[in-house]
Amino acid sequence: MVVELYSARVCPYAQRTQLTLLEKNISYNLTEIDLQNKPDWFLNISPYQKVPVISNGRDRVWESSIINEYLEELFPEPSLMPKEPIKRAIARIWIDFANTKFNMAFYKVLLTQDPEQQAKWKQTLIDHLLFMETEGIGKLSQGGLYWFGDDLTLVDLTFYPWFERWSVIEHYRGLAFPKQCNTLKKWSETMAQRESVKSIANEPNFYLKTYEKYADNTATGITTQEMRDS
Ligand SMILES: N[C@@H](CCC(=O)N[C@@H](CS)C(=O)NCC(=O)O)C(=O)O
Repeated sequence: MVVELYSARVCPYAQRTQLTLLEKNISYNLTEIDLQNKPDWFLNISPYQKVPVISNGRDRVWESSIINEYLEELFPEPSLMPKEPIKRAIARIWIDFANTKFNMAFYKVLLTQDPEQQAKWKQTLIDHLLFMETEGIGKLSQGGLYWFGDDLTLVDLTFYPWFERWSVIEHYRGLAFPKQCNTLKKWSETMAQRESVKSIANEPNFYLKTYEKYADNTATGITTQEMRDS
């Protein structure tokens, strides 16, 4: 059976799911959704009106982290989760951190126009990176290339799309990637070389164009509004 993926090139959440499909060698069909002009039929497919969504026969799953765990359970090889329960728990903690804290700071740095608030969010984003460096990959990787050492996991795939988009933060907000985050930087470079990542990577210019509306806070859409309101 071929999995159907509803996706958008610009979307970091959809990218994580596409990377999971690629890393697991799962056959899939991709339907690109124009998020500025969603087709009517998409509303029946996506209960939150967002990408990514996958359907697999009669199954339909949305929310990228949930989709990725569903794929992990349905297609256990190659495994993208650590084996030991405690490591699995820690992996989920970092996925949650990506979903609730890191992503928020990334969008807020762009959407916030008030200079004082913007400076506050920039600091939050830097603090998150430092925390990821010291408490996350720095402790967990134990000299390996990935968050959990030698083996790629969903944690790597979950964070990576935002690192591919760092040029946006640098260009629109003048924020350089912190020098102290050496392990994260090396990890990001390693990720950029994976075949799965290379096969769907976008150039910095693509992101500069597509994120311009976030940077001047004129973007429309459900996700942007949710970010503004939170
Ligand atoms: N929590 C969701 C977030 C998905 C999401 O926000 N997708 C955005 C694109 S990056 C979207 O489709 N937004 C629709 C809209 O803004 O109207 C997930 O992890 O899948």
